[in-house]
Amino acid sequence: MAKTLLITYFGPFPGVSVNPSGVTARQVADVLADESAVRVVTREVPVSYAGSSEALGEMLTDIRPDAVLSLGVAVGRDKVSFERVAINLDSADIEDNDGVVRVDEAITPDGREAYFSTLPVRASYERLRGVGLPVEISYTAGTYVCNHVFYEVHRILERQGRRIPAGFVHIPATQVDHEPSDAQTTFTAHADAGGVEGELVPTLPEAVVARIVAELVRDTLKAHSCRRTGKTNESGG
Ligand code: PCA
Repeated sequence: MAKTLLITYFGPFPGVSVNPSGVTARQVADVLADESAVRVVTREVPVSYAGSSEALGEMLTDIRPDAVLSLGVAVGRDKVSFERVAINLDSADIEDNDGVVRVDEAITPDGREAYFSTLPVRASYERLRGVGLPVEISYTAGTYVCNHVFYEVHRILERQGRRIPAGFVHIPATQVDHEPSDAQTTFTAHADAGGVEGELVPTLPEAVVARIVAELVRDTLKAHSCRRTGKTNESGG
């Protein structure tokens, strides 16, 4: 039976007029459309601390996915970043889309301090880097809404008693194939949002980003089905 993969993405937020994670989510779904092993469901999550928690609670209950991959943009990074850890902290200079600013606030006051990705981060990184793709492992998803979503997916799944692969990927700003990026799109890097602040905003072609994310999905499904049949001890990252 096909596994259901939930891919979440974001829309615009302060400094980012068009969020490339939406295009990536759709392209990954297209790339994987012919694969019988997986059914991809894509959903936008609001760039809002409170709103994202509520939306995730509903979608994880309604969709009951077998794996969750969340996508967001980190402007200024030049590689696709497989995030390793989500921390229990909201703290950013920029507002969320509800106009809320949080500084040094716990996401959940009595919650765990951190959750690790349960995607096969290390194995997939090694494999994809080995074939020359622009990937990296990242040890901070920032302290803005992306980290919040990464944390909340794990917290909600834990509360629901569901042990499924889940994790977060930050993508760089993108460009359509090899064209320069659209002049209408503005990108401002924010360190709190996982960005690298500076003059230059590096971009990767959309198709390359989608391919990398699709490969991570394939590795995740493989690692998960092997684990279930006891063929390997792959620890998932
Ligand atoms: N990036 C922001 C939030 C939404 C997005 O795509 C972040 O890294 O927190």
